[in-house]
Amino acid sequence: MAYETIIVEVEDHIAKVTLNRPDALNAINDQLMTELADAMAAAQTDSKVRCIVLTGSEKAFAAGADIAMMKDKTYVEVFTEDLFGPEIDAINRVRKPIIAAVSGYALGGGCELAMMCDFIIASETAKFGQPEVNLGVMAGIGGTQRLTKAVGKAKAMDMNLTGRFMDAAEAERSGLVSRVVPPKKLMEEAMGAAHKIAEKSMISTMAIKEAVNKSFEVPLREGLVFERRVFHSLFATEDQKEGMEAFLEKRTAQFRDK
Ligand code: DAK
Repeated sequence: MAYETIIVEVEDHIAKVTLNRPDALNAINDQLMTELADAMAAAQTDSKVRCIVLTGSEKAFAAGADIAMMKDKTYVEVFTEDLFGPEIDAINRVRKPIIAAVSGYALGGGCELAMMCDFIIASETAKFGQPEVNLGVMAGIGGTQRLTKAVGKAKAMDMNLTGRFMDAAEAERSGLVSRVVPPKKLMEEAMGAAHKIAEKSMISTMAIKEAVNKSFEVPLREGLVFERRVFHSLFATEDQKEGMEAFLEKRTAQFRDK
């Protein structure tokens, strides 16, 4: 598929996906979601790709779903068309780690897209928000759910009910983002993290993603049993032998995803 609203670059085992609708601050429309879902599925199946970085522009990661596109839609249309539904499901099915590198606005669906990634690295200029309330609607792709799990009820209620934005420092204090860096360092930091991940056994990184995500779905006892069983299963891999041997031989492990 030839993309018009995103740019995909695959280099050194990293797929860098850049949202690219600069005139609309990367507002998410049907085309962008279709292309993004296609690119994510392609990165999942491309054996050269070991980690994905999703980013936007310096001014905006994404300023939300495209308001012009949504304005005249009826309930029946959004319900029957399941606007964005299949694309969101496709992105959530990606098993390789995804890092969001966020600069500028990450609002509404843009904040939700960043939260669908496995962790967020933010520039000092990042601003997160769920301002859908100002439009007479509410968050619809996780802004009341993932945000609450990330920052707790008080801040999630505050942001969703008032529509106020959270800056990068507050987002880091609240646990929404893992690191905050100066704007010029954002991509270096995100790509550096992606390279670190790409050096590991992909069996481990995919298992870790699945296990951490499991903690959002099941009670603690069940999550701990799941974690233990997956841990056990990694002893069936050559990479476990290589990782532990390499440590004892004081050399860098050469993982082969086997
Ligand atoms: N949609 C469409 N166009 C947008 C946009 C958006 N969300 N955000 C910005 N733009 C456009 C502006 O209209 C403007 O276009 P022109 O006038 O130049 O043609 C251009 O981008 C530059 O924006 P501004 O001139 O406004 O730039 P400023 O620096 O003054 O302000 C801003 C930046 C980010 C504060 C402001 O643009 C803003 O407040 N944008 C809207 C933010 C927002 O309300 N976001 C939430 C959108 S609603 C669903 C689930 C979820 C959703 C949808 C469906 N389903 C399950 C079906 C999600 C909904 C949302 O995200």
